[in-house]
Amino acid sequence: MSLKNAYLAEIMETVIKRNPAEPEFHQAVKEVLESFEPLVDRHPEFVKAGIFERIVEPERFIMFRVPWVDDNGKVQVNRGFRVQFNSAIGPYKGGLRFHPSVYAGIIKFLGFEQTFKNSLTGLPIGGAKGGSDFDPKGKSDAEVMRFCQSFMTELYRHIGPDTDVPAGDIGVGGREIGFMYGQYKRIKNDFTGVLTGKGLTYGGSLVRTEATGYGLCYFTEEMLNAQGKSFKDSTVVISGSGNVAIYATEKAHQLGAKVVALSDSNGYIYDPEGINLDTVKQIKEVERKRIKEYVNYHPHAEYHEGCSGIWNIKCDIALPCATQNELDGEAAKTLVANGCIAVAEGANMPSTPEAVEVFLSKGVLFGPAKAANAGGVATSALEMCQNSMRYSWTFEEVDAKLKDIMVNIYKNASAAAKEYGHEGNLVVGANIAGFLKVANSMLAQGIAY
Ligand code: NDP
Ligand code: 2IT
Repeated sequence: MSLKNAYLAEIMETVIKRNPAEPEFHQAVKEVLESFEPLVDRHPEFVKAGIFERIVEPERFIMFRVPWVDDNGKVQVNRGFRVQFNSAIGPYKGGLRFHPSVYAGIIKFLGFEQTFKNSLTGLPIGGAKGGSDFDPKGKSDAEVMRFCQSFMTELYRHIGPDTDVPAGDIGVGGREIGFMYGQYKRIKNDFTGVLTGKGLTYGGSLVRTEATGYGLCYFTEEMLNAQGKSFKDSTVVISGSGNVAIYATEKAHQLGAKVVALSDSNGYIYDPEGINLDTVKQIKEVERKRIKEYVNYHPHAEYHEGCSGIWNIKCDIALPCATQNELDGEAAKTLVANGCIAVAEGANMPSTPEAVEVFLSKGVLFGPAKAANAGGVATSALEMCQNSMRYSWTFEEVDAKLKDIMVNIYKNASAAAKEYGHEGNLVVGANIAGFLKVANSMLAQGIAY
């Protein structure tokens, strides 16, 4: 697809001019604007109020220096970011990513996507994202703690339980959230739900750790069921081996599938007997080692260098759960040729536009990230809710709410796709369904932002 509507094409031009050299942000905006073509004529009120021009411009973008001292006593300097993209429907909400590839364009693409995703959950949360080019790999716990404390020493002044509530993303898990929470509390002398993904002993929610992966599988199962199919007895390939990949594997196994491959940025493992998840959890969550260690425990499995080769493995269902643009047009063609019937995105924007085009044109069921991976942030919103009540729900209660939310997201995205003339296209459906609630709220609130 390309932008046919001249008005939307002009907005795209402005985004490119205002945000030079940020290709990931351009890519995310272009896909969304393409989905909006059926909206422009049907909603003159949005055009009149400048909603399309406003929604692609962040409300606020914060960039700051993060100095810290490494274990050798050397001063290190990283760059910190927070984009507060849209607060029309609730306080800013979105994860923090610590990865050397982080720069303004990555943070903006993620914050932009988060706005629509958060709206799709049906819960009152606005869109945000943040992070740093800090690389936690190979750092000691003490170094990670000093970095997190320095990062929060600046970030604390921009966030709050009713203002902006960060969480985890790549490179930010329970350990980092704990260090940041401790520093926030020390500075503010407030015990509040200012971060989500907290430990269960200090305000975290049950199911938040599992939520993105579980939610991805609930969404995928719903998408398959609508075609009379399911995970049962299927072969699944999942990329990544972090938080999302691990709990997607766990739920896919519970739903009767066999997950045969996982990866990290160095390479992938293939276990035709089905991945042993206890081994993966031990390697990744406890020892923080590389996925290639798996073959030391299971010598019948294979390890291959290079992460993109994972898409050559024959499967029924593919769940990309590592990072942006990890699955390109060629990989998509290979998946289709090997009989893959469904792809759902656990990572944010893992499929390139060429890959998405291949899936949609070949009739592969395709669950876009904004819809398919919204279970993580939805459960974060449930954590905020429990913190506000000073009460906690059981695992079963939170899990049931998560499942309901994912089923509703599927239904709403499908219905919007149909209503706006793109039946079966969940990319268009998710973008429009997420947009409408935000746009109507912006309209009601005047030219506030
Ligand atoms: P983790 O840090 O736990 O794991 C990330 C995984 O992806 C690791 O296996 C990592 O490998 C791999 N990876 C990261 N960057 C690259 C890269 N440039 N090339 C190849 N592989 C890479 O992060 P999460 O599991 O939390 O996040 C994974 C994806 O899911 C991200 O896109 C994130 O935005 C998205 N997401 C996360 C949510 C959450 O709740 N955590 C919610 C919704 C979406 P290595 O160890 O080698 O770096
Ligand atoms: O991309 C995402 O939705 C996340 N990293 C989770 C954000 C959150 O606030 O839980």
